Amino acid sequence: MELQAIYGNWRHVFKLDPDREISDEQLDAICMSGTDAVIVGGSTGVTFDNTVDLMSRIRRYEVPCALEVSSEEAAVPGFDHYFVPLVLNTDRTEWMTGRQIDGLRKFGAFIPWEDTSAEGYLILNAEAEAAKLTGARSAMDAETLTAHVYMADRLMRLPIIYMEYSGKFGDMELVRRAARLASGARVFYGGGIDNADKARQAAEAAHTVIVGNIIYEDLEAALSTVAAVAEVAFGR
Ligand code: 1GP
Repeated sequence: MELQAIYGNWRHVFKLDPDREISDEQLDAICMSGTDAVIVGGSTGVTFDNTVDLMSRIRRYEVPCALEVSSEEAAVPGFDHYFVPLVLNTDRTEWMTGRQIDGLRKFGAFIPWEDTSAEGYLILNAEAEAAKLTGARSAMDAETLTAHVYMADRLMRLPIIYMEYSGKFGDMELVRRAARLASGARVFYGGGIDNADKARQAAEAAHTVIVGNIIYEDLEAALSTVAAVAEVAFGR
C-alpha cells in the first residue's frame, strides 16, 4: 500500500517568506496556532542564509515544516518535505522545466526523493509578482481550467495542483471545479485570505488552504483562519 503523503491531510497551512521579518513572538503564535504545517517560500529575495535562519527558528516547534524550492541556491537540507513548483500556465518553459532541470543537474543526486513533491502551479492573479515573473497566462475560464486540471492530474499525475492567487482572493467556483475534477491531485489554494470568512470559503472549495501575507499585516486575523478552516468539513 502506498504511504499517505505528509500533506495528504493538511487543511490549513501558513506560508512564511524568508525575506520578511517575523518576531519570535509572532513566529511562536504561528507555530502553536494549530495549523497543519508551515511552508517556507517566496518569489524574491530568498537566499540560503535567510532560509536556514527561518527553518532553524521553526524547527523549535513540532509543526511540520516544508520548503517550496523556488531557486537552487535556497535549497536547504533539513526540512520535512520539499515542494518543487512547475508553472503550468506559462509559455516560458524556463518556469515549467528549465530551471528545475538546471537544479537537478547539479543537485539531483542529493535530493530526498521520498520527501519531495512537484506542485503544478496555476498562477491566476495577473498582478502577482509571480505572474509577472513567469509570464503566466492568468486569465482562465472554466474550460481552460478544466484542461489544465486534466493535464496536471490525469496526464502528468502531479500530486498537487496549486491555484495561486497570491495577493488577491480568487474565484472559488474555479477552485471548487478543480478540486472536484482532480482524481489524485490535492488542490492547494492560496491568495488574499485575510479573515475567517474567506478562509472558510476557500476551505469549502479546496483541499488545502494556504495563508501568507496577512501574517505580516494582521497576525490576529491570520490566526483566526486556523479555526475557520477546521470548522469546514471538505466535500459536504
Ligand atoms: C502565496 O498562496 C500564497 O504564495 C498565499 O497568498 O500571501 O495572498 O495569502 P497570500
